[in-house]
Amino acid sequence: MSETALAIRSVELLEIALPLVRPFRTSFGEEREKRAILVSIVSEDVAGWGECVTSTEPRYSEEWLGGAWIALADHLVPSLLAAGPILEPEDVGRRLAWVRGHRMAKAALEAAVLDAWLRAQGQSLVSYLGGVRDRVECGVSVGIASSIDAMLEEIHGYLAKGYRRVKLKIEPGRDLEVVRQVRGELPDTPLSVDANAAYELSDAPLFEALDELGLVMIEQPLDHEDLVEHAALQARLRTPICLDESIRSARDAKAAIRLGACRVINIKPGRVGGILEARRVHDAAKRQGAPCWIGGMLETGVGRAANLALAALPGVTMPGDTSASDRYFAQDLTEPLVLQPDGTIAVPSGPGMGVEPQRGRLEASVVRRRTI
Ligand code: NPG
Repeated sequence: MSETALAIRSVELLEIALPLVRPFRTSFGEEREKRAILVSIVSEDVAGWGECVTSTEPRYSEEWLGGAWIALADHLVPSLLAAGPILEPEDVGRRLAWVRGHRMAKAALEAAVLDAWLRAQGQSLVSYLGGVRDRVECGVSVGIASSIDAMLEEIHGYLAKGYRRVKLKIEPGRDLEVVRQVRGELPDTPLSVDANAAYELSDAPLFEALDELGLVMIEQPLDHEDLVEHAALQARLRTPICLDESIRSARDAKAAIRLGACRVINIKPGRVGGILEARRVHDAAKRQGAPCWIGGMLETGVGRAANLALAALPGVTMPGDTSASDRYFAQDLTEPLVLQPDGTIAVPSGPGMGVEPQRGRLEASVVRRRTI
C-alpha cells in the first residue's frame, strides 16, 4: 500500500432539506427548498464531503435525488469499497466506470473521496487542480419572476452587491419582451439568457431578435441531444451559444466545439460525472480556444466550494453561476461563501474543499440517512 492510500471505513449518505431565500423558477418548474444528498467518507483520520446536485425530479437530466440515492447505496458505494484502499483520486472514476450514466451520483462520491484524500495530504483542491487565481468573478442567475418589475428589483439588488454578469431564465412566452426591457433598463450590464433546452430550431427568428441585444451568450437554446441543430442555429447568430445540458463529458465538449454547436462551455462537475472530468472538459475547451465558466445547481457551500476551485482554472475566463451563499440560503450548511464588493469570491484555500458542514446546521437539516 502506498503511503498516501486512503482506507475508507464507511460512507454515509445524508439527504438534507434547506429553505431557499426565494423560490427559483426555470422553464422546468419551481424549487422552493433545496434538497440534496451529501456523501460523507470516513477514513482512519480524515473525513471528506461531497454534494450530489440532483433535483427531486428528473427534469434537468434523467437523474433525480431518489434515483441517485439508490445508485449510490446499491451500486456506486459498494463498488468503490470492494476494491480496497484508494491509491489515487482517479481510482474512483475507474471503479465506477462500469455503471452507465449516473454522473451526478458518481461526482458526489468522487468529491467526497477527493476531499478526504487532499485533507490527508494537507493540500487544497484549488492547488491540486492547478488553479491560477485566489478569487473568482461571479455572476448571478435570476429565476423567472412574477413580473418584470419584481425581476428588475431583484436584479438591481444583485448589481448593488457587485455581481458581474446577470443571467436571465427564458421560456416560450416569456422571452424577447422581458429581455428587451431588462436590456433597456441596463444597457451596459453583461447579460446572458438561459433557455434550458426549451426551444426548437424553428424558433430561430426569436434568437435572431435576441442577437440584436448584445448578450454575452445564449445558453442551451435547443434540445440537449441535438448538437447538429445547435450548429445550424449558431451559424445564424453573432452571439455565442453556450452549451450546458448537452455537455456530459470532455468528449461531448470536443464534439460540440468542433461541430460549431457552441462557442462557450458551461462546466458543472455534477453534470459531467466529477471534478476530474470537469477539469478534462476545461482542458478540451481551452485547447480548442473556447472560453468556459462554472455553472451552478443551487449547491450548498459543500458543492459551491468545489465550483469555486474549478473557477480558478486558467481557461475559465467568464464569470460563473458561483454566487454567494446568501443568494440562496439564509443559513448555508458551511460557513457562508461571501461576495466581495468587487463581485468576486475568495477561493477556499484550506485542505481539501476548504469548507465543511457545521454539525448543528447539518443535523437540523437532515431528513434521511444511511451508512454503508
Ligand atoms: O446559481 O447555483 C446557481 C444556479 C444557477 O441557473 C442556475 N442553474 O440551468 O443552470 C441551470 C440552473 C439549474 C439549477 C439547473 C438547478 C438545474 C438545477
